[in-house]
Order: sequence, then C-alpha cells, then structure tokens
Amino acid sequence: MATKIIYFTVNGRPEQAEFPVDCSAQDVKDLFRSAAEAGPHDILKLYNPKGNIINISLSLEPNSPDCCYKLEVVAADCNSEPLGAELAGALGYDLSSLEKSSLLVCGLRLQGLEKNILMEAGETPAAVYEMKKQVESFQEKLESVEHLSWLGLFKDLSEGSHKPSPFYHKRTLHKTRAECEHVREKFLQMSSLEMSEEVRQYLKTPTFDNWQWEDAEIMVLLQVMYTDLDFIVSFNIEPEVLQQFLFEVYRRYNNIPFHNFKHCFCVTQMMYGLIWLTDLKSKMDAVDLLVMLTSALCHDLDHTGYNNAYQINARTDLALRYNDISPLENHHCAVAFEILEKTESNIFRNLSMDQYKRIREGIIKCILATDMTRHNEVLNQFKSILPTFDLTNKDHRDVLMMVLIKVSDISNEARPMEVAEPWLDCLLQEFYNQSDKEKLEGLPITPFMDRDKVTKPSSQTGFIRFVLLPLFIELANLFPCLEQHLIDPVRKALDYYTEMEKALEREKQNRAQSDSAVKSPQSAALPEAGPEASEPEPQ
Ligand code: BYE
Ligand code: ZN
Repeated sequence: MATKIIYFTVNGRPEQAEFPVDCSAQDVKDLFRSAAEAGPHDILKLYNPKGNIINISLSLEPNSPDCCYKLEVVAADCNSEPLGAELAGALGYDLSSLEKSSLLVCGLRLQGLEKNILMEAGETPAAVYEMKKQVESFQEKLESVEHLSWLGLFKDLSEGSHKPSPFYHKRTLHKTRAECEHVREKFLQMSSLEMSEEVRQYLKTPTFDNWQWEDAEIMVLLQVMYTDLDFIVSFNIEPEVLQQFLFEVYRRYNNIPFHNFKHCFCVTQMMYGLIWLTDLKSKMDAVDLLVMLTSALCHDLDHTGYNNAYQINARTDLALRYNDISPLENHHCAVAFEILEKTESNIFRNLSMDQYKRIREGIIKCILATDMTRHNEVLNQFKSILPTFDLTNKDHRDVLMMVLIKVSDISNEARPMEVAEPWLDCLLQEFYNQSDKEKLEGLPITPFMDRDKVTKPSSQTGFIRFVLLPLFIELANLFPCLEQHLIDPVRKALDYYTEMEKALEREKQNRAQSDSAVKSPQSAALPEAGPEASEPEPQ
C-alpha cells in the first residue's frame, strides 16, 4: 500500500508519521494528536518551515527530516469537559476518543467527588462506584499495551491475533481488579453462546492455535472442555460455579511472559487433546479425567516468573515456607485448593467425601510432578511399568497421569511452528529476566537462562533431543497414534532449529573471517578454533 511519511518536531523532539494515502482526514488528525500526546480537547497547530500554520490533512506535502514541520499543542481547559456521558460512551471498545491524560484527570476528580459524598452520606453511592469502576477499567485498558495499538500507525485491529506482548514490564505482576472485571464481563456475555461444532473438534487437536483467542474467549473454551468431557453432568457442577472457578483461575495467573494464563490454557488444551486422541475418555474413570484436566488448569497458579532455583538461592518466602522442596509447585497446588475452598468456586462441592479425597490426592500428585527436577524420576517410573502396563492398576494410572501432565506442560514444540516459536521467545524472555535479576542480586546465575550464553536454536535442539523426544517416545510406546500427532511435529521442530543453529554458525564464521581479513589478510584462511561451548543443560 502506498504511504506518505511526514517529518515533524513536537516539543523539540523529532518524530515521523507514516500513513496510507487512502486513509481518512480524521485518521491523519488522530495520528498527530497521538504523536503530541494531546487530549481530545486540546488544539493542535502545525507550522511549516516558513512558520506558517498549515492544515493537518491528507494533502500534507511530504517533506524530509531536514525540512521538518513543527507541531504545537495548546491545552484545553479540563474543567469544561463533560464527564459521565462521554466516558460511558467511550467505555465500549472505542479507545481513540479518550486519552490517558484526561482520563487520569477524570479519575482524580472522581476520587474527590467520592470523598465529598462519602463524608456526607457515609458510603459510596452505587452510581459513583460504577463510574469509578469504569474509569479504572478504562485506565487499565490504556495502560495495557495491547490497547495502545492505536498509538501504532494504522495497525489493523480487525486481525485476530493475540501474539505475546513485549511490554509485560509495563503491567502489574498481579492482575488488577479492573483488568479482571473487564474479562469476566466479556466471558459471562460470551459463555451463553453456543460454540460451533467445528471449533469443538478443532479444540481436541494439538494443532489448536492459542494466539487467535483472547482471554475471555479462552475461558469459554475451557468451559467447553468441562462440558464435552461430561463433567457438568457426571459431577453435578453448576454452570455459575464453573464460571466462578474459571474466573478465579484466570485471576490468579500473573502478567508474566511465559507462565501466564495462556500457558495454563495450552497445557490444559494439550491434556484435553491427549484424552481424546488416546480415547482415555472411554478407558478411564471420570474422576481421573477430572483430576487430569483440573491439574493442568491449576498447575502454574500464581507463578511469578522466577524458578525454584531462584526461590531457593534468594531464600524467598516460598522457599522458606516449603523448606526448599518444590516451592513453586507446592504453591501452585495450595492456591488451587484456596480457590476450591470457596463454596462459590468449588466445582467439587457436590462430590462425595470419598470422591473429593481421591481428587485432592490426584491433583496434588499431578501438580507436584511438574517440577522438572523430578523429570528423570517420573520418566524412569513410567519406563519400568511400561512392559506390564495395566490401566486397572492404580499405581500405573497414577504414573500415567503424571506423565501426561508433564508431556502437556512442555509440549509447545509439538504444535505448529507458528504457534510454538512465539512460546519459545516468551520462555527465553522470562529466563533472561531471571538471570538479569540474579546478576543484580549477586545470586548464582542459572546457566541456561543467561542471555549472553543461550540462543534459541542451541537451547532448543538440546532440549528436544535430550528431554522432549525421550519422554514423548515412551508415551507413544503406549499410545502409537501419538507418533503422528506429537513426535512428527517435534522432529520437524528439531530439524528447523538444527538448520537455524547451522545458519547462525556459518554467519558467525563468515563474520570472524571478514573481521580477520580486515585486520590481517594472511590469517583469513585459517579455520575456526573449535566447536562452540556445549549445549545448555535443560532443567
Ligand atoms: C521447562 C522448565 C521450566 C519452564 F533454556 C519451562 F533450553 C520449560 F532450557 N519448558 N517448557 C517448554 C521448556 C520448553 N524448556 C525449553 N524448551 C521448551 O520448549 C528449553 C529451554 C529454552 C532451555 Cl523444561
Ligand atoms: Zn507449566
């Protein structure tokens, strides 16, 4: 598409705007308004290099950086702004008509108003409370970068991708009340809609693309999983209780790059897919299936982005509470039962004492098995029972459930490349954050998290060869159909990262050669010293 680039300064700061030649005049005005960080009632003035005021329109003459226009903002009087009506109208999804600065002013004014009324009446009136909630919600929307996309130049908002945001640091670790309420309302609105048969089937396959769905939709998909496994009927789960449970789970996944609500969904969805692919629905007790799905859903609750090694080395509250024994996994599990202790979100509230006991024992076993330091222990247990595997044997079933949650937990590479690769970026981001913190706090640096040592392909080839494939191959021994659904895509991923590693290596050698050619032409023909440092040890 043909675009026009305009160079200008605002408050002495050089900026450049790009817009398609066929966009609307309003779009151009909005773009300059954004660049100036101006409120909706502020006046913008654009000057040409001669100092004349010119119109902000589509017909702006393209210029060059050394012949800039100058943009000026004249602040409008905030007090003359109508508050309620405009705010309410804008609260839908139209973000462009309200700006952050005026919103903050609204918030402050509302706070003052609330104080006055509180002093007179003794409690917050419903209308003020409602307005406050809306202001908070909108502020949250503006602060979460997803919604700042209107600042980006002409991003197509209609495209349905919810790829990871690199701006996690801009958000609070714990979800804010406004953030939760917004998603909850959307979820409740959508949850009464019927899901198409096409989506219901797609949801049962490992090819499912999580990035196409926003959080409220993901909650509906989780609800579909509980429904289609017949849990609602078998365990007499009231729809409102399931919704409240899912909401509490959503609420207690934090805003971190990897171990977030979308990861929880992927793990649960893979577990769901495995249950259907292996036909475990007809081979296992519904209580066990309920344990498996619910464990997957809860297995990383309240993860803060720093692993057990960090918890232990930094002597965090969690490590102290759990005596350095799987502090994170113990915590995830404890939070799960905190949610289940509340009657309104206890999906097990209509179960018998005996059923509840079995479920609690099962969930604890499954979630604790996700600690990767126990990887070999669990895998070896599984290998030892495989020759005589028997689903009527409780010990065998327990080990199988632990293997299934482990497989689901680390199964990103079994998904299509476009789905899997962003997940690796998220994981490395979280790992790098941890090693940065370790450096800052003078703690031992976890080797495979060091951004100076780990690259995408080097970490992933080692991980796939030595962790993923050995585990998946054992499971496929028991369920041969998984060869095609899990192992084939993982082998493809291994080829992909092996190629990437080679390409990186070649590039490095080329760079080294051309460097030395510049420094001393004679040594340029010498081969590189030796192979690179060994692969990072996966957890
Ligand atoms: C693991 C442990 C904790 C958290 F650096 C996440 F090479 C993981 F070790 N997962 N989950 C999926 C993974 C993956 N670790 C790795 N690759 C994955 O696909 C390897 C790591 C990037 C590193 Cl195992
Ligand atoms: Zn996990």
